[in-house]
Amino acid sequence: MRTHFSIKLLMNGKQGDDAMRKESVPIVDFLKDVKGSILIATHENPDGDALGSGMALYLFLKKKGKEVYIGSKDGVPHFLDFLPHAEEVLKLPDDRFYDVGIVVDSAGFFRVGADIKVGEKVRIDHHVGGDFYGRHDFIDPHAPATAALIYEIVKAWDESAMDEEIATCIYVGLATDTGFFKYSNTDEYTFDLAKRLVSFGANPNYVYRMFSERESLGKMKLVSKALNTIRLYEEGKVAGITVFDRFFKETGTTYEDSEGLVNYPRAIEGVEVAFSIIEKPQEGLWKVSLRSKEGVDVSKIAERLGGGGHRYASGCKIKTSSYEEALDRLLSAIREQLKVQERVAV
Ligand SMILES: [Mn+2]
Repeated sequence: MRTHFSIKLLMNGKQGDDAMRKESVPIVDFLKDVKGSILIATHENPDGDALGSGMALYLFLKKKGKEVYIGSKDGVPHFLDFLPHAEEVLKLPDDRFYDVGIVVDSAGFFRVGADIKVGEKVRIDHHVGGDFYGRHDFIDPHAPATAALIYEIVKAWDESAMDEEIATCIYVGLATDTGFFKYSNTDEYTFDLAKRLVSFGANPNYVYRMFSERESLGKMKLVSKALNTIRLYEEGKVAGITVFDRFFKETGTTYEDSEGLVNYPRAIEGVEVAFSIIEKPQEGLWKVSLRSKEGVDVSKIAERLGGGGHRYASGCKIKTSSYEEALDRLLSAIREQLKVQERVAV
């Protein structure tokens, strides 16, 4: 795997402010030279990091005088509609051709989930593996969020362009991908960056309230139904939650309301691998999110099932209409990874 740039390496031997020094970021020279139109695309069902990082880059490039657009297949979900300029996000696909396509927070353009027409392709991301498009890609699996890479771009190009809106968008990506500074990707760099973003005007309490305290009654009822499905497997090392499609209909909610449900099985003591499995009958598949609490590398589990992600958070789709079959395939993949890691540990 190619990594152009590693925040962790830059951090070595440096503390505090010195850790955030200016470095050459190759994508900056490329972006400076772009004369035509640029489309920034997020993955489908965008989360806080996908839209936060995409929007931050969009606002910054606009400030730098570029002809830039941002789009997602699913537009902007309710929980992110507070992002500044959220109304400017295009619904993809559209029939335009863009000279440059930048896919953010995604293992590749296949994750956009829409057939878009772009010339040169570039990827900005922190997922392990995935597709590579060339030397302008800016990929660092050590970055706590794709939004952190956007900050590195702004810093290397023109930090004086940083403003409250851009800082807020980057903060949203950083905060949500670290579980609001709780997950294992939360370290000195994360707090250092958060501090800088707050100094540029990001408001942690506002972002938290917008993100976490604007749920609908239907969402709470969906959570209740989903909680009833929680089950333990593998002597309590694995826990899962299931969302059947009828739950959405019964509670007047939609797929996007299932965001974050995987955190409930994760909360159980002794659980090392947590999953949510969500029925998507229109696509004839089950959408799986995986989280690890201890040392289990859930990206390996997702990869066994054709997906991917990070050590501690990943996902995949299992193509079948049968719940029993989907669960069986998922549990087999989890079991295999547990066995592999036990062997390594012994
Ligand atoms: Mn991310």
